[in-house]
Amino acid sequence: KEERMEWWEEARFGMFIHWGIYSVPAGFYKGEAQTNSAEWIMNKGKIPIAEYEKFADQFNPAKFDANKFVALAKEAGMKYMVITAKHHDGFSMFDSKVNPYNVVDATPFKRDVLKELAEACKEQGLRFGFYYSQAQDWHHPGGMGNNWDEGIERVSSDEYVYEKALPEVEQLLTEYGPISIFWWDTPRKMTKKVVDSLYHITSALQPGIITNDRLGEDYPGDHKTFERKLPSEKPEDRYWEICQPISGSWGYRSDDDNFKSIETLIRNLIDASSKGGNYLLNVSPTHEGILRPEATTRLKAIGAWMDKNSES
Ligand code: JFZ
Repeated sequence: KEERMEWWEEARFGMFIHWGIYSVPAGFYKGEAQTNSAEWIMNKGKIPIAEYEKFADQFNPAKFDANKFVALAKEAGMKYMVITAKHHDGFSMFDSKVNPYNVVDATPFKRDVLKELAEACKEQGLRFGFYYSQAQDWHHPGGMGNNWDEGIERVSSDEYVYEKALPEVEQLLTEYGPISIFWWDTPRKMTKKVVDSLYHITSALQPGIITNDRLGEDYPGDHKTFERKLPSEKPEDRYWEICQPISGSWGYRSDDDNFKSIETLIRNLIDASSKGGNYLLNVSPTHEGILRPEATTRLKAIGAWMDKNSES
């Protein structure tokens, strides 16, 4: 047993947030519904970079209030929060020093939403961490995954990591206070050299940090990540976490009415917990910066259920 993992093991329940400029198209491009989860719209719609960038001009979530998100997570009984700092679309949801394609420099909103959440978490006593798409980046010429934008002069993925991913990760781990979690995603082939650098920088800058198993093949991280489906048996010998969207999509889709019932959510939390795992439940802020009422009522109901069952 590791001391570093103690709080995480006791936490059991966390809030995952997928938020980016994909909340502007919200699942629809040129009037057509795109399949898949809303944060994949650039890829599924084969939207050229120059076109997709226009969603940043329209990103102005005036109703966003970091304190309310943190208060809601706490009310639900959640002990930590993980938010998308940069998803596969390459847009940075913070005041990136190396990438002007970010929420402060490229949107009318001009506010560093990650800084606001980091501060609110600190104030209200919630652990805080980042999701970061280290390999896929559909905006940078060295990032992986964009095979539809033609006429782009490609550079190596090492160049992408040194220019963008590594300095961004460094900034996220130095300018946002204590960071409890770094949540990597979709490992793809990168040189061992750069993956090593990413690996070492997290623990060097935040010694207590906990990382998942999605950095690269040879990097097991601290915990195993299950996706959407709960494991049927108790996983042996590893810390583990199941992440799941509260509705159908990770990012906000305007037509996503597929909310899980309160009973299902509570059952899933109990199921994961009884098998020794954590439940990371995802919510999807809209282009206005708020949650759908269906999400809010569900989170409050889970909290009420917890209160009721912890009194006796
Ligand atoms: C990834 C992302 O592509 C997706 O947009 C979202 O952020 C999700 C949380 O993570 O999707 C995955 C990653 C891994 C698996 C499935 C979907 N997997 O291992 O089954």
